[in-house]
Amino acid sequence: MKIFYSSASPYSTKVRMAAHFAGLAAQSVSADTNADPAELLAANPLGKIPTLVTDEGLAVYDSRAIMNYIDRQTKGTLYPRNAAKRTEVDILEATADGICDSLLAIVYERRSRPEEKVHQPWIDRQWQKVERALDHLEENMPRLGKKPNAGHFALAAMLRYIELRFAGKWQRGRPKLKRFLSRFEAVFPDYAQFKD
Ligand SMILES: N[C@@H](CCC(=O)N[C@@H](CS)C(=O)NCC(=O)O)C(=O)O
Repeated sequence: MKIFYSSASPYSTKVRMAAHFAGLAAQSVSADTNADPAELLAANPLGKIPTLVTDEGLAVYDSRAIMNYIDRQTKGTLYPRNAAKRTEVDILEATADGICDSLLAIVYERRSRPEEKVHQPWIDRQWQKVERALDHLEENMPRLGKKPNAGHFALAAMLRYIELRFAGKWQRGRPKLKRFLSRFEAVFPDYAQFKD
């Protein structure tokens, strides 16, 4: 089994950490989406990462479909069985992924346009979403027991990414979020392998 990924991609970090935690043997294959690698495009017409390809050649994308696939393959390692708890985890994952969507929209806006065409109001609107969602998380910090779930992996991947691309711009007034990665590492010590 393979997972096409890039080390900067937060959705890739989420699924790679989750696969590792769940004990699903998957080889991580680095992919530069800008170069449209043939093997990736053959698996995923959208040319996006993460994309998981099983030994039988089944391609699974996007990251939430991959998380659900890992969960089914490993007898429910990532999501709680209880319906109400499951909904909570789904919403946490959606919030963390949604923050990543806005962060990526900002990064792509700056990276793909000539400087004079960068539309600052679009960037500001995306950043407002990020700020609101971070404040929401700070006020509603998810409980973290002995075992991380899909929501915790999504939150950790998002925090790693925001620190990578927006270092020093998100922690102020958010002490609980700031502490989360060290708490997460205490229950998932192998996080060290995914940090850099
Ligand atoms: N909703 C998708 C988002 C995936 C995504 O946008 N991945 C980015 C990298 S972080 C990508 O592949 N970008 C290249 C492209 O869109 O061509 C998921 O959760 O997997």
